[in-house]
Amino acid sequence: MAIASVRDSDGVAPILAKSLAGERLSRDDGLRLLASGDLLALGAAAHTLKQRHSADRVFFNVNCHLNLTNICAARCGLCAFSRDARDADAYCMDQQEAVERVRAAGESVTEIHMVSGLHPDKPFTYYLDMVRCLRREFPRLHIKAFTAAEIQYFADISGGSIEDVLGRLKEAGLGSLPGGGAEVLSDRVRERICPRKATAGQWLAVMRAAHALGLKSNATLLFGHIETPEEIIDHLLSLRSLQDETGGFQAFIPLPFHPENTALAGTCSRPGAVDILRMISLSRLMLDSIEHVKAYWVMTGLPAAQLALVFGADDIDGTVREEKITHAAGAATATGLDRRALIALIRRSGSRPVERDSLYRMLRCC
Ligand code: V47
Repeated sequence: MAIASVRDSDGVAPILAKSLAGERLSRDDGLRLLASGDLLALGAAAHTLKQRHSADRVFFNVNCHLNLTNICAARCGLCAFSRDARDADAYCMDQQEAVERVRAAGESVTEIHMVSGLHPDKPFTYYLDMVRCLRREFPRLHIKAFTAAEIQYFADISGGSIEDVLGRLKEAGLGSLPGGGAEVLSDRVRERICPRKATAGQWLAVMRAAHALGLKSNATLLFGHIETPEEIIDHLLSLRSLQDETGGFQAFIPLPFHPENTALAGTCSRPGAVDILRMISLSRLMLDSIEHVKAYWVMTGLPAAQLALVFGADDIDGTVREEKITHAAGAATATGLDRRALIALIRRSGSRPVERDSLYRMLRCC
């Protein structure tokens, strides 16, 4: 995109030009982009950056989600999935059930994406043995599991250090960490929407330790509830600065908050397509050192996910199969998609679908 062609209805052209020239954007730049009404200018610049990183490739993977338990000691206000142990629909899987779920996902799966409640009674060894078992049963599959908030909880309940917990999980077969549990890296926000789980500093410390052990991870942002523009930009800056230190984040995933059935229902409404696309573009523009921006179709919806592919995103996540967390909060998307549907969705955006593994190695151009 020619820089001169950037429309400048609200003064963002110089900021976008700076970004396209390879200069790092400041906190103030981020705030101005976030406040901008010129979504198309943001999107065009973000798409240009995406094309530089990934050309016309858009990545997806064939994965299956596994949520071992919905019983959770944290009971966050943002979450509609968690339950108390006494609730009628509370559940907790044993190894056999987990293995059956993964087996049912079929031969083409390359990744298990596993996140769960912070079970008040299960010891760390429950999770550790589960990873060992899944590794033994499915030696070919990459296990991407446990948010940084879960890792912090395992350290709390086991009395071990973060490094010890991560080291033991890695030895058992853990391949990488998903990006969840980050919500907004602001203790003001966390105090209100998730007061009983990892603090912002703890989330970042877990990721720093994981990266030091050679475990790659992702990072998320949960937006559209009580956060301020400043808190969003500071979240991005915290991630960018940790990435400068470790290089361990593979992808950034902005997650639109679904309030239904949560304690925040009635206080906010679900972000719409414009909010989602602005956040995708802003992420690409601000996070110059994180290679991939993912549009998680389950939360964005399929139309916005497809549009995100021309607004800076180069990944659309995976087949998922049995999504529970967002659907507990009223998501209207499917709980999973087959590989062909993902490929068609990507193709129709004008991009080239590439099936990747969990470490972004290309498996197949489709
Ligand atoms: O940590 C919980 C969020 C996350 C709600 O790393 C909610 O590849 C919206 O992190 N509305 C889990 N969001 C999902 C997640 C994820 C998904 C896909 C790929 C990857 C990856 C990570 O979902 C939680 C929390 O931030 N969440 N409740 C809700 N009501």
